[in-house]
Amino acid sequence: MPAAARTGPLIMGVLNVTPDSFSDGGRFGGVDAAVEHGLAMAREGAAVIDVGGESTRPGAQRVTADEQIARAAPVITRLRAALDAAGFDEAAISIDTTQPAVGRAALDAGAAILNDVSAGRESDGVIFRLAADRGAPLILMHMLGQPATMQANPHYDDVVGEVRAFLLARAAAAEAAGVPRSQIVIDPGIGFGKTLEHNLALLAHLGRLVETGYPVLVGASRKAMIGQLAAGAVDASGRLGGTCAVSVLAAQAGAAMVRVHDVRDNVQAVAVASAIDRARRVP
Ligand code: PMM
Repeated sequence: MPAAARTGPLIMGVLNVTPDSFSDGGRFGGVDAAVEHGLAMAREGAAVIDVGGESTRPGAQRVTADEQIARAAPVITRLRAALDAAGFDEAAISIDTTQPAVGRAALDAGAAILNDVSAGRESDGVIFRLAADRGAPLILMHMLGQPATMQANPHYDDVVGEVRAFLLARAAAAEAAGVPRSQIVIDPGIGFGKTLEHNLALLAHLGRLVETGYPVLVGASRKAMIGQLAAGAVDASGRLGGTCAVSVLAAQAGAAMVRVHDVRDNVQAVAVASAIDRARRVP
């Protein structure tokens, strides 16, 4: 069993600073409210706060780099200061963007990690060089197509094999551009150009990604797949139980990090699951 299952994955808290975020509904649009929410997630146990100025929900429209910077940079500057002042020096900020200009501005403002849902494809690898130059860890996520169209009839012959091969190829490209292997995290991209069956296969066979040796991030929080499996109609905010189920199973499969909106409950779910996992190892 990989080490992450024994200690539990790190928790990444989602801080979307977009007016149209499907799950926050724009509630954290103001800088003050966003900083307060980021700090609250650190208090609840988030090791990473993922700031994003562009929604990637299915059908979302693109946001220019300038607009992403205008939304994210002031939040990152103030959140970094607030985290330090409150003693959360260890909590890192990541920037959820495919644009190197946004990544650069975010790193300048105090972010430490680049989270690219296009795995470097949108910038033709320029974001790899940014990560290499600045020594920033880089998250590479799988997506089939573009957010605007990705849920229109996605098809794979072997979803687990194809996603794994894609991520290994993108990681190799990042390494060729100078990003050390130890700085790369891979992510199957739950809900990004995938049907419910595709998402379930990827989660059921997460071990195929863990065995590559790269740390694996899973982001299923409040996503449509949970609504599809829930009894009765539930909106995004009613998907906490299913989100915790994914976090626990991802922990058992050896995921290094889970990306969630509801930090406190997922920290608790993962802590309990990991303690039981450790107890199983006591002779
Ligand atoms: N999901 C969303 C946005 N960014 N980044 C990574 N690495 N993995 C994900 O699964 C992921 C992501 C979309 O969810 P949101 O709109 O709730 O932020």
